[in-house]
Amino acid sequence: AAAAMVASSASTAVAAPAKAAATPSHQSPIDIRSRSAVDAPKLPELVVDYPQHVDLHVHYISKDAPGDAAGCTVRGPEETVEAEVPAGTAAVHVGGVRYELVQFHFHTHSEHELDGHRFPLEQHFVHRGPQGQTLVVGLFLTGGGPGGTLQDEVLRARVEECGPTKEVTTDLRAALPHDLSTFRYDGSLTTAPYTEGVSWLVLRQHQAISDSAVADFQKLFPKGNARALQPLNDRTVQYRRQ
Ligand code: BO1
Ligand code: ZN
Repeated sequence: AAAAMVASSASTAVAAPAKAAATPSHQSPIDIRSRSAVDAPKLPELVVDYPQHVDLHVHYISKDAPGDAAGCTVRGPEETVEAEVPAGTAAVHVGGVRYELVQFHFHTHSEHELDGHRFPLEQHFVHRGPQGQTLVVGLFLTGGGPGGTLQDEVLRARVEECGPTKEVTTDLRAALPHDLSTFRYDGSLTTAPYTEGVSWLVLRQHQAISDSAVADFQKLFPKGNARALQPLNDRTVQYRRQ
């Protein structure tokens, strides 16, 4: 039965755009139970093609006023710190398909959980495939790191300056851990319109950023900006070891 599950879901490692279901049942985020995840060594490898030097446009995103200049006062969920990635500069490849990195942003606390464990932050790298498919790479972030990473620079830039955008030149390649082992499942956007058909690849390995970057981001979102956990329903989480 396990083998059959792997075979039947292998083709959905990268989902096609979903039709709107009458009752949405494939929503994100979820609690990833590592011991229930199905080992799927035959899933295509996640290949990251991110440049070392990239110029980012960092925004404070507010639902009420996108790109709100009052970027230092924060009201709640549906809001985040987001960095726009210029077209053509970064992508991932999965199974021979190129997914262009459009933007990344942050949530606190983490939206996904790993074996019931919640992380201080979670970063979402949002990609777009050739048919408009959405593929999100999720990365858990903790404190305790030395600082100087992309995450530290982007978060510090956003906290220190309250203008609508801030340019940051940083190392995008070093933003991800070396071990690209991922949990994969078909889910949704975690904010409105909660569209399904999103391919989620959540990295097993977390990344440590500085305690001050964690604290600054949490201060920006005292009530957090994470969606509640959603039921797994009939889905299977697969694990692709790097
Ligand atoms: S998330 O990663 O599930 N938190 C998430 C939530 C919402 C979006 C993306 C990721 N929104 C979409 C918009 C698209 C836009 C895309 C890239 O972000 O619905 O219109 O093109 O910015
Ligand atoms: Zn997100």
